[in-house]
Amino acid sequence: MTSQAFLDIAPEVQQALASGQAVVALESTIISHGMPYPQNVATALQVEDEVRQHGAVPATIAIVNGRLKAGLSRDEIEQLGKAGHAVTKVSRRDIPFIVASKATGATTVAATMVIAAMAGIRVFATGGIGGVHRGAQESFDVSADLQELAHTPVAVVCAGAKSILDLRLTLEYLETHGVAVVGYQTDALPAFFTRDSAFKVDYRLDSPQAIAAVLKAKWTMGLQGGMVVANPIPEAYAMPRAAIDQAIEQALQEAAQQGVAGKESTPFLLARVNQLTGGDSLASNIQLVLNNARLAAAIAIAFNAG
Ligand code: PSU
Ligand code: MN
Repeated sequence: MTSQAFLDIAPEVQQALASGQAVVALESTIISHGMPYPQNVATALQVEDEVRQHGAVPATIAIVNGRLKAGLSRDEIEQLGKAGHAVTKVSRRDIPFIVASKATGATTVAATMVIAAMAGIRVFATGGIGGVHRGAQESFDVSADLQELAHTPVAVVCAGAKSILDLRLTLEYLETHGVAVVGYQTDALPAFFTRDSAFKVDYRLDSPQAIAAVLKAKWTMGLQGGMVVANPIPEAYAMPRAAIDQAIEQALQEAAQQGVAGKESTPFLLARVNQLTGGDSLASNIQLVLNNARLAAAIAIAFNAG
């Protein structure tokens, strides 16, 4: 038996992969834990449409009744969104337990990369990646997303990382593990709700073709691991930094007071930041994911053409 015995690739995705059409992977923890219902479901469906309109086939990834899924039905997306925090958040560690117990789980960036790689999908769009948390010197809280980027050959298009994380340490960690952070048409590391931060990306590339060429070179040489493609939020949807920073500081304080740790940490912080900043941040969040879906489609197309 091979890994394929555990994997269901949706017919549309299978056909695209077989015929060399571009495919973009999408994660599902962003649906269950990253946004509130019902906007999460509407966004997930809108992101799939955006990928299609830009010439690629979307493959939203999750585990449903113990099956690894590359490509979900509308009903499955609705179920994950409605269940919200009640659905298991699945990172690499959790995959075999959810499979063996025939349970359902939403996949993080790490677990989505694992399943995308099994399915032969090389490009993945999301909102923000996990990283090194503030205070990680004490807590050791470093997202498994970063180790996955070190080992698994999938390019992750994101809007950088939220400053719930320590962006400086996240960049150091990625550097140590051989993961490049590429800025799309930017020299500055985007910080999710804002177009820049105090930090620089490792390489600036200005076209999907240039990014695809680097991916091709990396993987053709047999270099392991993925890449971070950091795509700044569109100017019109960027948030004032002060408001975001204040919400993040408060969320971090509450997390510390309540002793939130382990896999609960990121979902707790995301939910609190969403609540504290209200509808504005949700609108920005939705727009940046759509923006990443468009770039990922263009990179996947260029990668297949190259
Ligand atoms: N950051 C966001 N939105 C998200 C996540 C992170 O701005 O939805 C989710 C992603 O699924 C990411 C996960 O892979 O949180 C990271 O969780 P952890 O820090 O526990 O590894
Ligand atoms: Mn963690």
